[in-house]
Amino acid sequence: MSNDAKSYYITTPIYYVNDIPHIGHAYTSLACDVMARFKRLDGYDVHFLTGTDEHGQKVEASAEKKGIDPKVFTDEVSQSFRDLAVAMNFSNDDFIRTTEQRHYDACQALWERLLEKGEIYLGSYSGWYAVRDEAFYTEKEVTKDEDGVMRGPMGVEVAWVEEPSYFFKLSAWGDRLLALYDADPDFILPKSRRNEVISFIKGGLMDLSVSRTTFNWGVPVPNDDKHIMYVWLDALTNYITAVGYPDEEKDSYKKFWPADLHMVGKDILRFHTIYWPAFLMAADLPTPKRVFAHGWWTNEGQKISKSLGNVISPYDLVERYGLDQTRYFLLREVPFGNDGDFAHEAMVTRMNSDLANALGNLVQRGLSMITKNCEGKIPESGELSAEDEKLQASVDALLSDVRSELDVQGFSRALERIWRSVSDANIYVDEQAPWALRKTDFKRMETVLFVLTDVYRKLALVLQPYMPESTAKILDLLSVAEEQRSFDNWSDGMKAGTELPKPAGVFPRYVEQDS
Ligand code: ME8
Repeated sequence: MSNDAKSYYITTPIYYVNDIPHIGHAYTSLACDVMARFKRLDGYDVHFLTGTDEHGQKVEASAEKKGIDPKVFTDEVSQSFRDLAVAMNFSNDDFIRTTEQRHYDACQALWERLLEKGEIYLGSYSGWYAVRDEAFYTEKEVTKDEDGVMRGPMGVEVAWVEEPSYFFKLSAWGDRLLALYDADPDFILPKSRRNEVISFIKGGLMDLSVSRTTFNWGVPVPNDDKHIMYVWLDALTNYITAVGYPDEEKDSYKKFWPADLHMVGKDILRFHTIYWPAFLMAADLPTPKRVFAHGWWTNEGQKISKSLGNVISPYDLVERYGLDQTRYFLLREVPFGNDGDFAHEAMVTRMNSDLANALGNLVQRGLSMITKNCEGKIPESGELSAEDEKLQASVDALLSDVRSELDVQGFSRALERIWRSVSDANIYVDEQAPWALRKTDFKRMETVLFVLTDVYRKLALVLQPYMPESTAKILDLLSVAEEQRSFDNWSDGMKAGTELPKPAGVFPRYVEQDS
């Protein structure tokens, strides 16, 4: 038996160390973090992996440019991705580097297995190669621009390469890949990406060059030290290295492989949905359960690039708007899977309307009434009215509704659903007007406030994966004990008489600085 029902293995791409972390990297890892946190609260044993991809021509060239040894260079940049995880409050269980010994062992074991099974042969490669994508392109995929420079499909410069090379028999795997997608329509999400991959395969697959001889920065090919492994074969293998491969008897491997979800950007869809499952099937290893390829962020309508000088630093966002505000915005603003644009104005609107006004005020209004009128203790509930029950029903259904959305990575739809309940609760407060009941029907005011405290608790519980710090503050204000914050505690309810601390604002408003 491999996976037991309650384990969940999720991965980010491992990021190239030729660049400093930016909003795009933060985005992918954030989505994984929300999935990982949700699953943990839902009782799963989660393994959340991220890390850095440290080999290849591009990294070697970046180190050379700086005049330092690639290992020294990769140590530095890899650390900046670890720092990002801390700054963004990511809850990864492991951080893998492809320069680690455990990873060399896994890559070489996989190589030997593919060789043994006759899936790899020695030949020679002549064709186009883009160092920036670390990808090979066919004659059909390249074009000459006005300056005579040859470019690949993503507009990246390609160079003609001719060298001895090992090949993986990818051409033989087309039908089996199509059968794999057929067997599970959710193997590639969103659907549009699935169609893209299927039509690419139907166009015919060629054997894939899987070794290079013109530079050294990579995992040596076993028994042929003139060759190093193609960086994508090396990089993709990280997903099994991290759970213990080549020791297939290891508990972590048995428990977590195959992965439940590889989260990637749309730029690396092919590598994850064609090469990776083909390598695994050829080695007779189980294939991952899902690859989700999300969209691309632009900055105020422009492509993000170092040369345009418009790279968005996640550190700047956190400093300017706040950590949970940034986490919320990134997953709320754009339907997950689509491309998205970062605009300051949109960020401020979300921060002020959704967080400070809608959710922040909702919590603040009820809690400060309890402080002022109920001696700071959760009041007793009287009999519930139809309005109370209607609001409770909207909020009770949240957990299963959010679970269904997140099961297909519907991050923004889940938030929309939560904010429907926030809005229901605000309408309820306006209509019940507990400040007026204070004078006319004190018992009814107590019931309304009692109902509200449980609404706050449930909103905070279900929002924990997105905004861990702010929701912890709300749960503290409700005196919900740390050990009562999992989804097992969903139906616990509130206890009248519980003392509450003095309320404090949780979501500050963004005030425009004078320029
Ligand atoms: O491709 N918008 O690493 P990489 C959204 N090492 N996401 C973005 C983005 C943007 N503007 N820019 C980057 C590699 N990303 C390989 C992966 S995995 C075995 C090896 C995110 O550093 C997105 O997830 O170029 C994209 O797929 C990834 O960063 C590419 O990171």
